[in-house]
Amino acid sequence: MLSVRDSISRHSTVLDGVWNFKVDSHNSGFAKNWEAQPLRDTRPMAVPGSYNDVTVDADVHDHVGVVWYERTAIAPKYGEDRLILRFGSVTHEAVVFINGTQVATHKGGYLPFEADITELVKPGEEFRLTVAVDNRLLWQSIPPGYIDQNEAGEDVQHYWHDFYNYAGIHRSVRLYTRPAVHVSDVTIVTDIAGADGIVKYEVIAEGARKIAVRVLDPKGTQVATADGATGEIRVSNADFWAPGHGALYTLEITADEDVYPQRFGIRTVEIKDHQFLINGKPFYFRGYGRHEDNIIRGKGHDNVMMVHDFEVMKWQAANSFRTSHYPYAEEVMDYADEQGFVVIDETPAVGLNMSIGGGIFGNQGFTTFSPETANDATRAVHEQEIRDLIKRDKNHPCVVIWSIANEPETHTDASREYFAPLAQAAREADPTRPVGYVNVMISTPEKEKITDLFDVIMLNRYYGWYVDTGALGDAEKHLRDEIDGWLKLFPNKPIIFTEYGPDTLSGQKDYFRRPWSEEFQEDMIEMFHKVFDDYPEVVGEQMWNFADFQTTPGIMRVGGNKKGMFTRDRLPKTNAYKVRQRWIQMRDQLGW
Ligand code: BDP
Repeated sequence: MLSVRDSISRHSTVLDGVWNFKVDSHNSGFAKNWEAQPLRDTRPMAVPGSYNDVTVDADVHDHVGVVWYERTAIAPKYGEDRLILRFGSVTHEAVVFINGTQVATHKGGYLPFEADITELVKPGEEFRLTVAVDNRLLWQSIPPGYIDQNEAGEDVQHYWHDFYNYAGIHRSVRLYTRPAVHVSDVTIVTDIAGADGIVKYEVIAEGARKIAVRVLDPKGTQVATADGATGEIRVSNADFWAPGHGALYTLEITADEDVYPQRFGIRTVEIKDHQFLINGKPFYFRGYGRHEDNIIRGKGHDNVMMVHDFEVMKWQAANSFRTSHYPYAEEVMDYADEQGFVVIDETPAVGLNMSIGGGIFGNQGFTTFSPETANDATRAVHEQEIRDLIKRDKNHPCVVIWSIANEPETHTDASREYFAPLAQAAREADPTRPVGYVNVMISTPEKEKITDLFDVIMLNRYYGWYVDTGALGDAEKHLRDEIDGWLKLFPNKPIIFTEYGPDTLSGQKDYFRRPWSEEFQEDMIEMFHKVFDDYPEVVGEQMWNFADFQTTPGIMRVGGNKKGMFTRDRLPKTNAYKVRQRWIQMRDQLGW
């Protein structure tokens, strides 16, 4: 889905602010047609944001089910154009009404959706916008979960991913106008020929009589033009997008009356002899798995936090991150393009593994793939998530790998049956980028059954923490053994470590450098880095996690997951300085 962009033919307004809000305590609002009237007995709620931590009311924080948001707005003048209402994301399911009439439903908490509301509003007149938001996770949602009841008969939500189930209207809500005949999609694929860039484009604009494009360089100067819905353009002496160099061109598309500016970067991505090449040069990933997580706002997008997080990552000389464990806000992807950060883009398929719980322990008492648990319907939803993610993010030069799942079950025949069509779907949706999934520690090379379907090996490993706890000598041996095992089976696939690191309580100091201390984090991370340096096939280190983050409470988590390089308020743990030194050195040696 195209992002909202202003142009001569498109105008947008943002509907963020303080909305009316109401918890649907008995999940009976639909039956009672709450949308038909203005909501009664509401309380204020900020949009965008997770609602959970904004109030200090457990009935809001812990509610399982539906909450309602509402505001009024004035419809702009849109003449002959269409008026579109667009949500960046609503977690996890949304039903949207205009003056009581349903205009959209959407499942999946991390991708955008929109509705044409032209016929339901009048320019200059006020209308009521009501959004019912459901936070429930079930076996047929991605991520999955289930609900049972406690002794008091209340619903209790269970899920298997290690981050808090924040919910709400997480990203901006916009109203925008566009002509009836309009650009609805564009795919841009680039190549490099010497000093020139090759730009292939394909525009979809149903009903358009005439389609023309022009290419603007990063300074905004026109460098090429072409006619037609598809074409190939040569940009001579191009300014290539590269890690650390966010050079962005614009393909300005005109389809009859509509003008849509699509940004892109000219760059190539390729895997060759276990190397990961960007613009033909070996690239080494330095960075983290991250979360959209912050104090009070939960998963709500916030530009202050976004810019700050990138500043912190740059301070540390990181060059990449993974959008663990779901698609991030479009603003983040745009900013990564601009800042020249390299991104592994992940679907929300996390927690599809009944052999593990938050962390890696514990059988969950279910079979992962079965008609009653993750089944064909789940897979269809998962496939849609893959296709929609690729549709949204395909033109971002920052995206270099699609990660279709995090730590799923992959050691059974059922898992191969589940994943083979999904790997295929990702390749169909984007034949140009490597596809992978992130492998869990119990899916060792001897047991794992799906790596041959993918281009890269992405490993989350906790030697020294969940196993060999505190025993770094043993941990190192086991880590080396495992890498050797992968190389034997797949000598030509690059390996990226997408998670490693111990929980570390900021301020916990220890002469004996034991687990949970800041000293132990330094030692364990250093051990991993020493091992990586011995293997040219390891082409990336993305530690877990950029910052401490909120999880469900449990005996393994103290106020959340503490594996951050930084605290939840983004202050450095001791290890951050050490890693900074290493990464600055690597940047100086390898280029960005
Ligand atoms: C892995 C998961 C990640 C967890 C992490 C941990 O991919 O979401 O937060 O381990 O246990 O299992 O800290």
